[in-house]
Amino acid sequence: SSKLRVPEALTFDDVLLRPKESRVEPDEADLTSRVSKTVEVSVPILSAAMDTVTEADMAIAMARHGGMGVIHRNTNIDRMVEEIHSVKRADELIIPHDSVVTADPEMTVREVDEMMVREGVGGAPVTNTNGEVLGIISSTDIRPHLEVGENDSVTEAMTDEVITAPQDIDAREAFDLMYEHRIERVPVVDDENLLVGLVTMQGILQRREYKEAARDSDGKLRCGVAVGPFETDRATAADEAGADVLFIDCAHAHNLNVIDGAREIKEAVEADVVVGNVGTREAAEDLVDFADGIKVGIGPGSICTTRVVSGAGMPQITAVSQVADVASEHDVPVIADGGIRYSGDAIKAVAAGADAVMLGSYFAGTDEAPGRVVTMNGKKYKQYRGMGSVGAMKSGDADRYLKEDPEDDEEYVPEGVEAATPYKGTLKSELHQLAGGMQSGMGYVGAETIPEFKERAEFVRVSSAGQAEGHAHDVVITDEAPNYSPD
Ligand code: RVP
Repeated sequence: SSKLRVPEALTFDDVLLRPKESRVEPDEADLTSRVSKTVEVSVPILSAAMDTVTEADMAIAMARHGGMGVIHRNTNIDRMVEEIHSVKRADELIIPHDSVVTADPEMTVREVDEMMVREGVGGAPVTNTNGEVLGIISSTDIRPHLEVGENDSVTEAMTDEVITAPQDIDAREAFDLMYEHRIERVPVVDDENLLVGLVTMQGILQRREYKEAARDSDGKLRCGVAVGPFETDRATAADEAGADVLFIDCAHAHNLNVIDGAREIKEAVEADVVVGNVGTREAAEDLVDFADGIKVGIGPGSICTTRVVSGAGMPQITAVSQVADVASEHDVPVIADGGIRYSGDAIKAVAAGADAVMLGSYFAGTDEAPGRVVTMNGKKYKQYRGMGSVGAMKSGDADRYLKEDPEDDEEYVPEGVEAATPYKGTLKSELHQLAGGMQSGMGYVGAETIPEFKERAEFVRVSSAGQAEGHAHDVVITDEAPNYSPD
């Protein structure tokens, strides 16, 4: 029967990269790529928009190390806006006025000391009610007064010939200014000497540590945000809060109502709009005229049960390559989302045509993921659950999943499970292993850049015997490798 003349579809374990002549050392391989039309990153890796993976802490860490986090949408709009603000403020050169701890000239030395301890700062500009900068006080200025005159006015202890900086100061100039005057913080003022913000030495040194960081044109960390296909309010709020990329978040984005919603959101915002998930050439054709990126993955996720529950899905290597065939002709970046267990899977996804990859389980066990570490049978774990699991659906923004009887579990038809994943320590080292493994893949193929790699890479088909050969076999592993665990 014609129904049974079916095409083959492949996934990660079905293929390997064919080794090729090379002069590329892995650490010379450049991973720079795009996650969407206007957003380039030095490490094309995204953390998944899931409530056990990406909130502000994860997004900050991902961007500092060259990738990008996508904040989940299982929360109300106000809270989500706060998360975006935290990311955007994390490595800001000038701390804006409303976030600067200031002292009032009426305060005593004791009061200022208590305030600085409470706020966790080592110094504060002293401003009058107009916001004019009168001086600056630091804990070193205060110390001698605390013994003899804790009720002295702060104006007696402060430095009144205060060094200030103009609003257009850059990091280099601020560093030089502070170095020259041996100071730790400089108030930034406007033409009328009114406080605009504060630059700190600590902030500058922190920025220098992250040379690879993904930053926007103002030097703030990049941040992605998930929004539902019909959540125009959430999308505009995220856009105004400064999100760089909005990810229209849907398990089946080839649903035409979803595409209509996504188009409407695209019209309403400045940020790039990535649409997903899809898994076929036809879906890509329906998205390329407006999407700034297409995300691929129908059922590959580690916590995802879509394929067993619905009977639908597309093995991920075939899905990525079908979408990429269409998207690349329209210069639309492709993101491979889900099912990546090892660095080798990530670079295979790129070989199939992806410009960037998204991972959930790989990062869910790190310190920066939400949730706490639990111990079971002497091993440490963190919670990791599908966004289509009963638990995630229940804890979502109530009105999104409003049901007749909120107590009745049977109303849900979940397509995800709730699980635990081994605790892994810092995101930094996980990301280092992942990116390093991808660079190794580029070395084996002889490509120095991602575009060159996509051009050169070829697959070979692997049998199940070949697959077994690829894993550690016929040995008992005695020491855990940082990038490999069998199972
Ligand atoms: P993985 O990296 O294999 O853990 O997959 C993460 C991806 O799984 C997410 O980015 C998302 O596309 C998908 N997901 C999230 N929740 C669910 C579900 O409940 N089915 N699936």
